This record gives sequence, structure tokens and C-alpha cells, in this order.
Amino acid sequence: MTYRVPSGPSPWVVADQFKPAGTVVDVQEFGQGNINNTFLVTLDTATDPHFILQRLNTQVFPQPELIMRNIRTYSEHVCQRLQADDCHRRWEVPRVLLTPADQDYWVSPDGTFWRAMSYIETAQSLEKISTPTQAQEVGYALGMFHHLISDLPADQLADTLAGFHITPQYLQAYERLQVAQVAPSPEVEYCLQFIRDRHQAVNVLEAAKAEGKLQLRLMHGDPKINNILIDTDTQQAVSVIDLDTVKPGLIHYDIGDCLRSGCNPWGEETEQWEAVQFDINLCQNILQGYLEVAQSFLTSYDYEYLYDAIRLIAFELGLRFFTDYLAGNVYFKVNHPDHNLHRALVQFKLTESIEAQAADIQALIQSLR
Ligand code: GN1
Ligand code: MG
Repeated sequence: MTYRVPSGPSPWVVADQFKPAGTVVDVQEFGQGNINNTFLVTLDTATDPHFILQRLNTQVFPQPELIMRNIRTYSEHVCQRLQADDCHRRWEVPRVLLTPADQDYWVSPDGTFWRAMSYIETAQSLEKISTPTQAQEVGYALGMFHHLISDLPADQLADTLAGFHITPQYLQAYERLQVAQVAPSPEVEYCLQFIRDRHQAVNVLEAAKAEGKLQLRLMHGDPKINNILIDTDTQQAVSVIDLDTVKPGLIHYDIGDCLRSGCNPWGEETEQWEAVQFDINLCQNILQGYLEVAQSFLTSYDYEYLYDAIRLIAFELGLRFFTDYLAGNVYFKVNHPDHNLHRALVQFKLTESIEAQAADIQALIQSLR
């Protein structure tokens, strides 16, 4: 992805603030993130030759220091749990790197917010799933992530992004916009109608939460497939990265997000939005991998709302992209002015395909219980 790096200090200068053991020999833009700016830093050392440097988007995350506190609480807990669990598979937790003053972030004189995290070697993320085994591993990774925090009380972490995944609030934000200002086109009309037809159904998870059917737990918040690392030797999942939105929420947001991203073989950035479909076979593999670990802590209400979560989070992301398109692309990074419109169309087509397969997806969930 090519995008504008905002003004501020050079990442080469910032990398030195985290006092790495060696000399910085390379800094490259890294990953596909839509919000923060991420760099891979290379050092001239034999051990730990890389680390991840990120400039956090403080428009989106107004209290980034709370994010760092959450990540540290999360990783301390998970590292202890991994030792106690005597896990037989490789599982890695990204570590926060500190400055010489023992700070978990560095703020530049002009106010930009930076942090550094360890880089997990011999592992890579996927942009698209191409085999059933990869799908199973993606599901396992999310299950393992939820398992490892299932005994950390939700109130131990701060809410660092108010309203995140609260679908009715995204709908309200959309409705507040002056949609009349946008140039009419068949694609825009399709999105407007798509949202009009579904605005009644956005409350399903929040209502279940309010009724006490779904519990507030800790979640990842963004477990799309490129935030899951697969070991390049064993092809097994070894980590879930991008911990910015680890905070109280519903695990259904995570399950929905993982499936909307994993079961779209075209990928969320495809130009061929009209072709996009939800692959129910991949859904089966992901859910099997997930339930291998998660079965032990899911309630029967949790199962009851799985289908709704899959449909809703795809729709919600489409709504978020379309709202940002209408608002002038102020939240998600874009390569061109219609980028968020195209992304919205992809998610809406995916939602349509999920809805068309509702009975089969429900039957699949039933068969896995
Ligand atoms: C954003 O920044 P990134 O790419 O990790 C967004 C997610 C979306 C995702 C879609 C904080 O994640 O909610 O699902 O884009 N993160 C935030 O690719 O809004
Ligand atoms: Mg993210």
C-alpha cells in the first residue's frame, strides 16, 4: 500500500530512542495497517536483529498511553498463563520495548506518539487463506488468544476506543452525515439502499449484551487474518499481533471479524467487489480450529449468537468504510478518493453472501456444538 507518511520525525531518528542493542541499519514501512504507521527496523546484531516501530494515530486513539498499559497487563498475564499451562506448541506474545527511561512509548517534541514492539521471527501473516489447514490454524489462533485471557477480568483493561464495534453507534454516526453531498453513482446508491434495508438489524449483539445473554469479556478487537502469524517452518499459527484494541468487549466481535476476513478468498482490498462471496468451507475450518480451544468456555447463548456476529461484523465494517467515504476519508488510510467506497462494496457483497447462506451457516454452527 502506498500512502502518505504524516509529518513528524524520521522513523530512523525515533528508532534510536528505544536504545536498541545495535546500530540501526534499515527502516522500512511494514504491513497493511489502515490506521497507524508501522516500520520494520533492522539492527546489525545477530540476536534480535529486528523490531517493530509504530507511530500511533492519536486522532483514532486519543489516549495511546492507556493502550500501552493495556498491552503490558495483557502480555504479563498471558506469559504467566503460558508457563502455567505448559503449552506444547510454539506460541509467541509480542513484547513492548522500553526506552532507557523505562517508558513504554516516546513522544516527539512535535507531539507524535511512538512505541516499539518485538518482532516475531520465522513467522508471517496471510492476506488470504488458500488451504483448509491455514483456515484451521487461523481459528486455532483466535481460540488460543481468547483462552489465554479468559481468566483476566474484563475490568483490568481500560476502554481505549469508545464505541468500537458498537454497531448502532456507527449507524448513528452515518445518519448524522449529510449524505446528499456525495456524487450520485450506482455504487453509492447500492450502499445507501443496502444500509436502509438493514438498519433495523444492527442492535442484535448490543441487545443480547444488555439482556445479559452475552457477557462482556476481553477481546482482541481486530483479529483479521493478517494479524495472525503462521510459523514459516511448521505452518502452525504462533501469535496474534496488533494489540491496540485488546480491551473489554464481546468475543463475538472477534469471531465475526475473523470470519469476515478469513472467509473472503478475494481479500478485503479486491477491486472485483461484485465477485465477492463468503466461503462456507473456510468458515467450517476456521470454526473447527477455534472451537478446538474455545469449546471449554463458550455458553449456549454464545453459540446462539455466532451467526448474527458473522453477518453483523461484515455489515458493520462496510458501514464504517462507507461512512468514512462520505466523510471525506478521515479515519482509514486511502490510496485514492474512492478506496473506502470500494472497501464498503466488498463488505456489503460479503454480507449479502452470508445472508444468502444463513440456513447453511446456522446448520454448520449447530453441527459443531
Ligand atoms: C483497521 O489498522 P488496522 O488495519 O489494523 C480497523 C479495524 C478494521 C480494519 C479493516 C482501530 O485495522 O477495525 O477491521 O482496519 N482498526 C480500527 O482492515 O479502527
Ligand atoms: Mg488494528
